[in-house]
Amino acid sequence: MLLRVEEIYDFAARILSETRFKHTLDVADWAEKLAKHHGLDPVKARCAGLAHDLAKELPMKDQLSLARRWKLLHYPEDERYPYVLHGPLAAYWMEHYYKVEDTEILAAVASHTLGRPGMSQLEMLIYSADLTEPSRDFPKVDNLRQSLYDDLGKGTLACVERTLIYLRESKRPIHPLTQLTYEDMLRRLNLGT
Ligand code: DGI
Ligand code: FE
Ligand code: FE
Repeated sequence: MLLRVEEIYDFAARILSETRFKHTLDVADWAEKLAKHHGLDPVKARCAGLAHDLAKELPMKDQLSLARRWKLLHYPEDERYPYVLHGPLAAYWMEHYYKVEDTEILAAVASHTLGRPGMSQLEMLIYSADLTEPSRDFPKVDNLRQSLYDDLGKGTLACVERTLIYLRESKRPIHPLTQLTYEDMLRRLNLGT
């Protein structure tokens, strides 16, 4: 597994721009720290953090054509806002071309932008660490960081809420998976599961 971390690190350093690579390292560090705090696997958190945006800088037309070829388009919105595809693309890429077999890491990479109903703890961690890494700066981001430290489930729900508010304020359409993720997180917290 150690080798994997180094391989993914080198790959990210090679293909990402300087700013995106810095964001990637910040997500990996923050995700690792949160994982240790919550008793999750810090190496998996680091791998998923390093891999999460690997497909982000591919030209959009290539992201769309790869998503079509790899059968990753599931909603009309996926084609309408193709910038939400880079998570599933990176996960497919890692699985099929770099032989990453760990399904927990792959799921966390795939769901990092939109989430999904039934997210695992590691998926919540990467979704939330991406939004709250140390360079992110928006009102009340510190409250989100603290909330994630206190309770990963509640903190993640607060992160999904913040995404919904941000999308509404910037008059951007809400992807059905974001809405489903929100409803699922709310339901699970109310049920205490
Ligand atoms: O790749 P990053 O910039 O690090 O972060 P990300 O993978 O969370 O992508 C963020 C972008 O995805 C941001 O521009 C908001 C957008 N996004 C997230 N959820 C939705 C969404 N865009 C739309 N239209 N609808 C969503 O539900
Ligand atoms: Fe992303
Ligand atoms: Fe990111």
